[in-house]
Amino acid sequence: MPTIVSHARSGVCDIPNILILGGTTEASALAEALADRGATAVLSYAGRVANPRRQPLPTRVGGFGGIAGLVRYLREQAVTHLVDATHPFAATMSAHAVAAAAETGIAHIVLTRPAWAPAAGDCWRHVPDIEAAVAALAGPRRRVMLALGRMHVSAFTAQPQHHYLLRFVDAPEEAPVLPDHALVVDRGPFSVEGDVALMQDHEIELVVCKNAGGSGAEAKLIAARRLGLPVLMIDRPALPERHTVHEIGAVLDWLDHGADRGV
Ligand code: 3Y8
Ligand code: NAP
Repeated sequence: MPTIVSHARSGVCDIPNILILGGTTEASALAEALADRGATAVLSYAGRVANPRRQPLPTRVGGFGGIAGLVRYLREQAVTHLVDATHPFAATMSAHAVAAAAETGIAHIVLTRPAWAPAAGDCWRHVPDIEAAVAALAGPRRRVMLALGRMHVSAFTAQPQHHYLLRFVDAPEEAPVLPDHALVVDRGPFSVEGDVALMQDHEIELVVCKNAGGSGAEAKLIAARRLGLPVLMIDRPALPERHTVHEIGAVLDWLDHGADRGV
C-alpha cells in the first residue's frame, strides 16, 4: 500500500473533497487553481519517477491496488469528486477511474488535452500503438529520436539497426538495452529551441512519439517541423466514453455546479 504522505481532511458533505489523478501539466495547473481557492484536494502520482514535481496540494504516491483499491481509497477518504487528469496513454488508470466512479457513484470528470494534429507541411505517419511503431522502423539504419520515455524502450530491440536518441526523466540504474543509443536525462516541459538543438546535435532523421497532446511535450513536434523531419506518431489508446473537458475552468464549473446535476 502506498504511504499517504499527507491526508486530505475528510470531506464535509457540502464541501467537495477532490482527488486528482495527476502526472500531467494540466493536473498541475488544476492543482494550482484548487490550492488558490483553498479547496480540499489531493493530487495522486503513480510513483513512476524519483522526484515528482512538487504540488501546492497534499499528494499521495503509489498505486491504489487496482479498482478495488481505488474504491476503498475513495470511500475511506470520503472523496466526493474524482478528476482524472492523467496522461492520455495512462489507459489502465483511466479505466479504473471509470469503474471505481461507477461502483461508488462518486462524481467523475476527465481533464485531458486534444490530440495533436499535423500542421501544413508536417510529415507524419500514424501508427496505432507501440508494436506498430516498432514494425514501422523496419529498414535501413536511421538516427531516430525515441521520445517515448523509459517504459517502452525494450520493444525497440526488435529494430537494433538504428541509432536511437533516448530521453528519460531519471537516470536509469542499468544502461538501456538498445545496442546503439545516446541517452539524455531531462524532464519536460521542453522548449522548441532546446529540442531543435538536441535534434541537430544528434543529427536526428526521424522522431517517434505518442500523441500526448498538450504543450508540455509539443516542443519536439515544432522542432521537427522547423527541421523538416518526419514524425512517427503513435495514436492514443481507446478509452471508454467519459465526461471529458479540456480546460481547467470547465473542471471548476463542474465542481461548483455540474457535478450536483450528475453531468
Ligand atoms: C510521474 C510527474 C507537470 C507534468 C509534466 C505532459 C508534460 C512534461 C512531456 C519527450 C516526451 C513522456 C514522459 C513526458 C512529458 C510532461 C509532464 C510529461 C513525455 C512526469 C511525472 C511523471 C512522469 C511519468 C513519465 C513516464 C513517461 C512519460 C517521460 C512529474 C515528469 C515520454 C510521455 O521513467 C519513467 O517510468 C517515466 C514514465 C510515464 C513515459 C514512459 O513510458 O517512460 N511520463 N512524467 C507521474 C506519476 O508517477 O504519476 O514529475 O511531473 C510528468 C510529465 N511528463 O506537472 O509539469 O503533461 O505530458 N513524460 C509522452 O508524452 O510520450 C516526454 O521526451 O519529448
Ligand atoms: P497506467 O499504465 O494507466 O497505470 C498503471 C497503474 O499505475 C495503475 O493501474 C495504477 O496502479 C497506477 N497509477 C497510474 N497513474 C496513477 C496515479 N496518477 N496515481 C496513482 N496510481 C496511478 O499509467 P502510466 O501510463 O504508467 O502512467 C503513470 C503516471 O504517469 C500517471 O500519473 C500518468 O498521468 C503519468 N504520465 C504517463 C505518461 C505515459 O506516457 N503513459 C506520460 C506522462 C505522464 P493501481 O492499479 O495499483 O492503482
